[in-house]
Amino acid sequence: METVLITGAAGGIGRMLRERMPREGRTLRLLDIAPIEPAPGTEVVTASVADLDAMVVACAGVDAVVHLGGISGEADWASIRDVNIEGTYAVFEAARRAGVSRVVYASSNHAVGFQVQPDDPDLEMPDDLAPRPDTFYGVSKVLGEALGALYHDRHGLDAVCLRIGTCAEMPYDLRGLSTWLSPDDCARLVEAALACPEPGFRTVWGVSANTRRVWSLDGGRAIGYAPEDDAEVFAGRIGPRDEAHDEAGRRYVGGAFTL
Ligand code: 15L
Repeated sequence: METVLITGAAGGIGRMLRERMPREGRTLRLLDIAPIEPAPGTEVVTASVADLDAMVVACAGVDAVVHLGGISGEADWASIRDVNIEGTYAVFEAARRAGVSRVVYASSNHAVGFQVQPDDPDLEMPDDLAPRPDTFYGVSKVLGEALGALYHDRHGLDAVCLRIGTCAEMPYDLRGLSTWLSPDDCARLVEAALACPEPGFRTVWGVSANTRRVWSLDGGRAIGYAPEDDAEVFAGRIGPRDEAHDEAGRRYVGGAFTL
């Protein structure tokens, strides 16, 4: 029987995955500090990702962890350190102690947010761009990826780090027409990261098959991700914002997070 622990299960992406990941014979163990309504095929754990003892207990009997928990945007350093950095350490360390063989980590494009995007739309940015975080939040994602690499190289865990773009029901600015990850594609990507044989440590863009995409889908396809959605269907409904916002979105991976 397959048991998957999802941290941050009450959050935005957590809710999307809870709707899309139930399967016959699978238990979703849903962890968050916020309350979650139990549903068939689920177990609810109320705990902080930063509580190592609680995480070790939550990881018992688990086949894989999908780690979404933490602060999902910029915040002061102490909050980012205490929640995102300590929390991601606790997740990897608890997974190791409990013998969990795989962690799928919700990293972010903001780990590489100051990388400059190509003007030429035929040039795609590879999945393994070097870290250039745009915020303390981005730094925490770099640290999380580094923990994934360490726990793979030293302890043999599989660590698939998803550099997620704009995961939302629809894009909310012009940049999002290129960076959008639809909820259905997000679930497809996470399922691929869970099912892929021996992924080792890797970073993979989390993006849909958007017409305006400049981030490669090669890393995703290599783990079996087959995106079906394209943000272009929303193009007629999204207009310009202020020039600085839209220019940052064209120039940098992290868009307005760089301002
Ligand atoms: C993220 O990592 C954030 O969690 C989300 O709120 C969006 O801002 C997204 O990146 C993005 O870059 O669009």
